Amino acid sequence: MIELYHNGMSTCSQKVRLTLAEKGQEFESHHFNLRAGDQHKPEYLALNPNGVVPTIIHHGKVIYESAVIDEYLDEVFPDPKLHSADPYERARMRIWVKQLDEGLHAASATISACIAFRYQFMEGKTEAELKKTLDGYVDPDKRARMTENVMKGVDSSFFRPAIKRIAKMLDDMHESLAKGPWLTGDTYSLADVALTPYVTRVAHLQQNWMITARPRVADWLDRVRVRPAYKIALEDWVNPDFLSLMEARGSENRDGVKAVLHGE
Ligand SMILES: N[C@@H](CCC(=O)N[C@@H](CS)C(=O)NCC(=O)O)C(=O)O
Repeated sequence: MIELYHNGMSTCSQKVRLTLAEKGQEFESHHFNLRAGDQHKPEYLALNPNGVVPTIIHHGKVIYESAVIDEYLDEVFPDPKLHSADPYERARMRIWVKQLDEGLHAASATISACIAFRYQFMEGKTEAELKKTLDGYVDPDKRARMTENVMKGVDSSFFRPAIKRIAKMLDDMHESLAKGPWLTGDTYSLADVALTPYVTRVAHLQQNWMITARPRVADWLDRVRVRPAYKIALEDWVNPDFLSLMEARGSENRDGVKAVLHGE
């Protein structure tokens, strides 16, 4: 059986759980507390030197990077296929997936931290303890970004560009979905898997208005949500404390998000 190192609310972990669920694969769960820094412990860094989730172990082989894991799972468990038979649609699928590692995931992590998760980082910690947590980030760019996001919230210099990047993601999806029910056409693929957690996060952060303003994305999300894998991979792993924090802080910040997008 596959071993999965992951976290219930982590978007990258959700991507991999969705693929596993679509393939009907169960897994042995190693659930990490990311706020406690489980992912930065030396024994985990020996598996994944980037100090992030997810990681899988399959037949004794370690694989990390959610996009790489998803392609691997699609190859080793070919039924049902999560890619189109058409090479051009497969190329488009990879463009969707690649964007996440080119700033889109960071934008989602930024808005989540600035609006909501910063309160978890700060709760009950002295200044020195908070510094130690933030210094734990392996990647120096991420360390700088998350430090500012946690300390300054929606006043972080990373917040406005991140909101705009998420709006662009939704615009691009709305445009693509004019051509078919799924992001690359008629076939539900790893592109749909990859984007599902990020659109869900927009909804969890109470910015559903950004989705309903793009009706093809809203319809796509409706189609995604009725797939059995959505419940297995996302809903069944939701942490209610995270959800209620995102609900409360997201509602509070709705006007601020609107102001960013309306150029105020
Ligand atoms: N490119 C990586 C990004 C992984 C990533 O950033 N994971 C986040 C959760 S979604 C994480 O582990 N954050 C905790 C940390 O950076 O310490 C992937 O796709 O697997």
